[in-house]
Amino acid sequence: MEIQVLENIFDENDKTADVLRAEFRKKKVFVINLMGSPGSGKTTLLEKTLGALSKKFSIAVIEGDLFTARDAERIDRLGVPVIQINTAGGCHLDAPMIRKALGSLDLDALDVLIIENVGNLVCPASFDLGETVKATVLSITEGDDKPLKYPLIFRESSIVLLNKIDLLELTNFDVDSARRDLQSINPAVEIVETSCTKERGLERWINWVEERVSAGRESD
Ligand SMILES: Nc1nc2c(ncn2[C@@H]2O[C@H](COP(=O)(O)OP(=O)(O)OP(=O)(O)O)[C@@H](O)[C@H]2O)c(=O)[nH]1
Ligand SMILES: [Mg+2]
Repeated sequence: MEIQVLENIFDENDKTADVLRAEFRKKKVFVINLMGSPGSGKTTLLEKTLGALSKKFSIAVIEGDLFTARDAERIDRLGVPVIQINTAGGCHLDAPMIRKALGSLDLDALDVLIIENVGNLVCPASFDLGETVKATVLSITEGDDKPLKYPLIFRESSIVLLNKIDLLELTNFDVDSARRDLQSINPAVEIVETSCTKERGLERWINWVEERVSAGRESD
């Protein structure tokens, strides 16, 4: 019985995600589903890179959080349009939540939509939001065993940011081992070492996004 209910949830989600994906494609909006553990640095990454990305593209952000609007307030301070979704304790965003939030966004005027998912390495990976790409922030302080322990999110991600690299010497995180594991799970994955607070490696992330947004806009 429980299995049946779950299947229905995924089925319903996937149908809505397909509708969203078609809409994003039609309107040429590049959508990033930004995932990662609580505190890995997702909002800090946005704070440090939205300025550069906004110079080239029209951007909006959807923030997913259990109860607060704290992350949305941080993005709002940058002058970037932002919508907060509160999941009321739910551990991930789903496609119907995104569809509802889109009611207050003009997709025709947008190039890029970044969705910061609820901090969690498990549930968000199972819910398609109709995004163009998934991106995951894995911070050094979480441990280098996380790719193998939580493979789905890393298999699904086009890019993984190894964040808080400034703290490397304080941890036993083995970057080579994490890279090897990520590549064994997902051979095509782009891996970028970043420090959001020390502003290292951010150019590569910005370029990666810019290249894909530009390619998407040039396609039919
Ligand atoms: N040392 C260091 N700290 C960082 C870095 N990036 C983020 N932080 C810190 O990590 C903490 C959490 O950062 P957030 O950006 O709020 O993390 P988040 O992933 O958005 O967290 P949730 O939205 O709660 O899941 C903050 O205190 C940041 O200042 C980094 O590169 N290095
Ligand atoms: Mg956040």
